[in-house]
Amino acid sequence: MSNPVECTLYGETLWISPYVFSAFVALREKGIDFATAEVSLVEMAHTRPGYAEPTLTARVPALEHHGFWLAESSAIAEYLEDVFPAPRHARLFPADARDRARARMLMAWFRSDLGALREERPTTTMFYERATEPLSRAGSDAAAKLIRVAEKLVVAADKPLFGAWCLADSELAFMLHRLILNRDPLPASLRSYAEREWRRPSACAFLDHARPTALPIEYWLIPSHEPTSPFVRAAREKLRGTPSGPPV
Ligand SMILES: N[C@@H](CCC(=O)N[C@@H](CS)C(=O)NCC(=O)O)C(=O)O
Repeated sequence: MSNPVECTLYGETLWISPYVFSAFVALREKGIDFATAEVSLVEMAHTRPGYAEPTLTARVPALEHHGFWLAESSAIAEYLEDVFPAPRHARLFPADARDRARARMLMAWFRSDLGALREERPTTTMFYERATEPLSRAGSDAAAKLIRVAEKLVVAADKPLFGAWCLADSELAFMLHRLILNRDPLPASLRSYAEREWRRPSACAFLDHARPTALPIEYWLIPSHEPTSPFVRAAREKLRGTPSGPPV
């Protein structure tokens, strides 16, 4: 009989969430035996009591570890670092206090800033159809800010940010791929850095995971999407023109 897994990571069915990516990479890097379970956001499965009650916040990702549930990808990373510490397990955060603080700073920043870039280059454009519109002024400003910060921190294209790999490297590479995959301009050194980090086995296991071949248009109706997103607006317009479409 096979041993029960240590943890279960709850993600979404399209395998495009940057937050699930982060938690998945963290578990893989730690070398923890974990299972994945898919929650359909399109079907609002995350709001059903079976998921919403234990996770409290009813979002993905969530981690279940021997009956303990935790949501929020940054909290998941911190928990894994505490419960599966180095040297037995790989570090997710740098050993040096200042580097560790900087890594956390970056991760918090990815989650709270650069909204226009996330809106105009959503992860659907990384895994499904590429964006067709150029970045707006706000999107270009956000891209320029990302590039400015990344250029200050990336010391060499073939080196992680803080000497040894940390989770902020994978998250920065993910963020930079919003530009790379949509053919937006990016300095060559940042492109090489991001492409190298993108090839880590932990990242590849997520990126190459099977996902549905087409993005369901209803994805854009998930209430947590920003109503200002051009993709949300286009989907609503398209569905409005469809006789069987929902009243949007
Ligand atoms: N800050 C959260 C963000 C999680 C998040 O935005 N999850 C999205 C999917 S990418 C979600 O669950 N959306 C459904 C909802 O919020 O109702 C984290 O880092 O985990």
